[in-house]
Amino acid sequence: MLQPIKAPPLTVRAIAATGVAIPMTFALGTSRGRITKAPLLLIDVETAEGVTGRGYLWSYFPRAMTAIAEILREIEAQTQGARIEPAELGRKLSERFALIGVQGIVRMAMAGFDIACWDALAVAAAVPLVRLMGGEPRRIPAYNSCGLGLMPPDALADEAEKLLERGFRALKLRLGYPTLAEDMAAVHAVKQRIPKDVALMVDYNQALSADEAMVRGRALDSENIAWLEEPIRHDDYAGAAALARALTVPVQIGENFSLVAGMQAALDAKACDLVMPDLERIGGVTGWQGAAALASARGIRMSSHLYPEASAHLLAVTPTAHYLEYVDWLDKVVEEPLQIVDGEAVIPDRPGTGIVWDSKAVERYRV
Ligand code: SMN
Ligand code: MG
Repeated sequence: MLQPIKAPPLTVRAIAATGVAIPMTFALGTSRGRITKAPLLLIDVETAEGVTGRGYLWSYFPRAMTAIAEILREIEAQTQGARIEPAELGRKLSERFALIGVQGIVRMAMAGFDIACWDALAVAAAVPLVRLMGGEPRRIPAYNSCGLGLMPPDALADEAEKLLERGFRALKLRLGYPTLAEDMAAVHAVKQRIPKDVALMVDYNQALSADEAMVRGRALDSENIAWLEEPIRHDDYAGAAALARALTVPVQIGENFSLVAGMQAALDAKACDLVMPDLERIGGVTGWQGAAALASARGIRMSSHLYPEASAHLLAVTPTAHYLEYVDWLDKVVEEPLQIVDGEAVIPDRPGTGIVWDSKAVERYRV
């Protein structure tokens, strides 16, 4: 790895947060509800030096954005005039928020701030984020995670075919239909339509009981599935460990790891074969660094959850990097969307994460 680059000093001046609801090309029909518009809170950290750092948070539902924006105002009040050193600022804010707790939307706001701070530093150093972190831009294998929600088998097969555009070699299918037979019909419909060497991940979004997961997992064992994601409630590590032991399909969890300590508890419990932390829940870029070190120490492959723009840079400095989760939800509000070539994410040769808002589009989708 190259030596990390040092960014010039920056000082927090203000934080701006703008909510947008972006129509999704493919609806996201999960076992926990169907989403057709991406509620994204766009975050700008403005500095006294004139550099702006950008980030965003997937907010799950639009009203959560108002609450997160309020917490960002508190973060602004607590950090105004402070030097941008993300890890140090995170420690100070954690102390400040110890009584309410660094969880839920407080943790989300802190992570969004951390991501934008890292972006500001890379922009100020005039290098892509990956360079600031001591790595080099490279292609990152991605799986297409847009769509393939719960729907009839024929529609799934059609959508799977569309999702292979731009050379994707991996797709993720949402499962958790009422019956095993319906899950298998969905898997077979997609597999029949895509080339044999395309990897297929499946995601239950915590829909199953431990017993049911064992039954469905055994059925998936003979389907050559790349991973079985969140089959049961995310915090049942003992249950997940039993599945990981019994099944040949790799058990994947991680989007619900809360900070690096949460990931460590899961790994200590041997709850999974693979991990996929979420940039927001793991604690932003600073949290990701800890997660990457932990995954490396335990020899476990690590993928990303959402946030493909920043995650591409981060996976390039993750020793056990596996797959980037590709979603296109930010594309409509940025000047240059993340590019996919031959199914791989191309880390842009632009300062920071490469995110620049398309201000007209932001106005159009603003909520
Ligand atoms: C997911 C969860 C929450 C929002 C979007 C998508 C899903 C995934 O679990 O892993 O993509
Ligand atoms: Mg998931």
